[in-house]
Amino acid sequence: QTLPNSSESVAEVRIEDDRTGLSVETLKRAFADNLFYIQGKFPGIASKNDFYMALAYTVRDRLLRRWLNTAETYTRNASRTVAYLSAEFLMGPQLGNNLINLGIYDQVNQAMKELGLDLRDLLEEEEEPGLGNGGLGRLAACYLDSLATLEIPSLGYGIRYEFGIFEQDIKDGWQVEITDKWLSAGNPWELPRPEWSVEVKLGGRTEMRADEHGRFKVYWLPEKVVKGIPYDTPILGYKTNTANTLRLWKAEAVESFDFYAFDSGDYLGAVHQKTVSENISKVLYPNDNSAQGKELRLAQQIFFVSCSLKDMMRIMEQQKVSLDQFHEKFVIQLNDTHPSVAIPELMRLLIDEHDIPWEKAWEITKKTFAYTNHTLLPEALERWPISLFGKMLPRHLEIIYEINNRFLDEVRMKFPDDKDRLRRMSLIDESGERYVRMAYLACVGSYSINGVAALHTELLQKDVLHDFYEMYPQKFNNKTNGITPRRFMVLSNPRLCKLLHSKIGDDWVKNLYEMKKLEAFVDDPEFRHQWRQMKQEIKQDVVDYIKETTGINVNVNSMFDIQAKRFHEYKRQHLNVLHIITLYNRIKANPNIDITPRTFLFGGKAAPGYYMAKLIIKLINSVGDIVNRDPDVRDRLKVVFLKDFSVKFAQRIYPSADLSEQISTAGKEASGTGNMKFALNGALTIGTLDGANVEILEEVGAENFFLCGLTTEEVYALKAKGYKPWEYYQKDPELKLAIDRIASGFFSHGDPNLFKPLVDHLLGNDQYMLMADYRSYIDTQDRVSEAYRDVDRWVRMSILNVARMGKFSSDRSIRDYCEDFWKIQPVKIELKEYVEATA
Ligand code: GLG
Repeated sequence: QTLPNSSESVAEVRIEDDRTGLSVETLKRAFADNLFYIQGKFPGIASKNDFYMALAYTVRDRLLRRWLNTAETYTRNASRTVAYLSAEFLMGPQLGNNLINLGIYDQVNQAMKELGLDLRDLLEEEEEPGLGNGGLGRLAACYLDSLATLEIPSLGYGIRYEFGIFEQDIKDGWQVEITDKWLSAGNPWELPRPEWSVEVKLGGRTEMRADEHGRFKVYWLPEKVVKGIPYDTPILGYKTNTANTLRLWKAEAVESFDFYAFDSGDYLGAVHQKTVSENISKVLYPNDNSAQGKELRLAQQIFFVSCSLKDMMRIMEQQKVSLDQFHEKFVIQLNDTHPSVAIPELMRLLIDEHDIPWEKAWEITKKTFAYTNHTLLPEALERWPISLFGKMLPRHLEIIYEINNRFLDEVRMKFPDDKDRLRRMSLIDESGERYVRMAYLACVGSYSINGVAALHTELLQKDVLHDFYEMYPQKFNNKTNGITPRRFMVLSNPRLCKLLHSKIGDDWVKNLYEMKKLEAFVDDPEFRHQWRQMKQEIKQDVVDYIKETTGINVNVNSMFDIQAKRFHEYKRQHLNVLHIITLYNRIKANPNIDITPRTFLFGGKAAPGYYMAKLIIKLINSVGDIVNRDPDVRDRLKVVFLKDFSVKFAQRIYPSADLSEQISTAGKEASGTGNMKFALNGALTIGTLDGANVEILEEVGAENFFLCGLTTEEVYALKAKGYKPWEYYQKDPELKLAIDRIASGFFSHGDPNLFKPLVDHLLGNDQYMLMADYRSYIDTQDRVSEAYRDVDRWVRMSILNVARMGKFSSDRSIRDYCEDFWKIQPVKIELKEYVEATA
């Protein structure tokens, strides 16, 4: 062991071996120690949760050393930092991922075994922080993993929701929501930092007054103030020393309630105030791809944004960076418009609280923010009624008006005499009730605007943000989404990893393009045999799991045809159902028909208030009830709805897929990221030319992808010409039969009313054009069935899909962001044996 360098004057403390050591013996000792001293239990009375916690603390100790070294280095160098602002971080379980990234999975597995415990059991025990709805929140989590792995100084900022995404139960085929109490058993991964709490003002009014120098200034007299307390979670990179921070804010009352009680005697009123403040971080809004114009939601947004900006300013002060260098110290990435109120909030902080003149403040602001758009759906574009916005954020509204005035002058200069353009581009929608258009605010206040897949960016430029593209073409760029191969391959698919390891080593974990080397083995029959073996074993695990959890028997040799994602009409789970019904009808017409056996697996949640999405879940379960029990089917078709889809669950299910369903209406899915996770794990895709499907097809080759449906242009053209869904229904006997089966009450105990809203919608206006895409989808599915029978061909395609997924690593995405506009360099972290004990 080296001794502290005696020439250094500061006192140094040795970090104890039991908190850093990685050998099996040390890990066992540390585990026993944590069980005793932190959980306060001995093995005889310890619960599974106690064991999990003891292990989690053992792992956290090993993270802390890297974390503090990282923080110390960033502080010393005042490193340029990405602040990733996101209302959602769908992190998934932490233990397994940390074991992978620390490189101690095998040692810990061994240590647990020697202690008579099963690591897999303990991994199962973790309640995942479901602080996100779907793709947007999970993307943020993948990006944090890549940022740390690529050694990029970064901070994730968000909300520490007490209740994350609801737990889904299925009762009588319907979704039932249960609150998610993820914190009830304690969260070993976070450290509260009350000393860095900040206060956020809400409501009230503004007033012009002279300051002490006689200058007139705007003062905001808020109605109330809430406190934000940061909770930090270390985010370790894969086999690096870098551990960045995810900082989530919890809302609390400013003063303890007894203070108010003492003051006014209104004890219960004071307690009520406390509850109102704490409500802000109470619950995640469970909507995906739809905006919610609720006051509490706006309060959440300003709350975490203001806390985060003040935190950045505190960091700058500590590192002695002056405020006019804000944009040099930080780049703030806005994950959708949810945090876009950060633009007027930074302006307010600079102008009102730091006396920086408007012009200068606006220069800094415009150079700081970058905006990622995640959707083209009009119902998901956030706009706040002026009345609500002004009531909660009176000062911000004034600032937005001023930004808008100056912006519209700019538009007038670039496009003289174009009144309509001014109306279209105004940050304030004045067509009826007046609204603040948050996406436009984000465009004006950012130096970069990006979409999340090539097609999506193109459509933003052509359509949703066309005027802004004409105004600021240089701001627009594309950053195709990616996924982390650490969680979605190394952790979740050990069997495939083992096989890959034997052929191409492990370099692909940090450089997914290395996967290309697999192509060399595609002609090796022995390798293809191993590939198929491996897939069968994975599927058998899922068969056992389904049997255990649902009682349904699934044929391991059937094609696993999976659609796992949020329920939304544009994602068209009901198109998939029409295929199931079509196959069923073919069997009913001819029970001896030779069809490729399939197991249809569905997973996903519907927003609690989204009636149609919930009805589609009911339809799946109802169709399953009939199909799974019909003796004519003879187990050739199975329909399984797997409840409570989550990150944990996704990891279990992706590796087992033969076929991945990515069938959104062209032009509706911004990117999709499940599509990437499935393909990386060897599933073939049936998909439309939508989102990142376009690029997946490009990478894997059209011969290894099952393309179906209208293109975006065809969708637009058909709508323009006058779309008549009824005609497709009339002309296609199979489609007619499928719809008629639903409409007749065949799947609803003879009740024709149950699914009537759905049927009416499909035959009436069919916004998402299922009728138009049905035939193409069914014919393509027939080709899929055909292909699956040729085992050798299928395996080849599966291998080539995996081999060609290099582009879809989130490392590639993050590198693109860094090089293109973040302009940020990696910072190497040296792992010191000692940390300084004095400041
Ligand atoms: C969005 C989109 C997805 C996209 C994801 C991440 O709907 O298509 O993949 O963000 O960019 N609301 C979302 O989940």
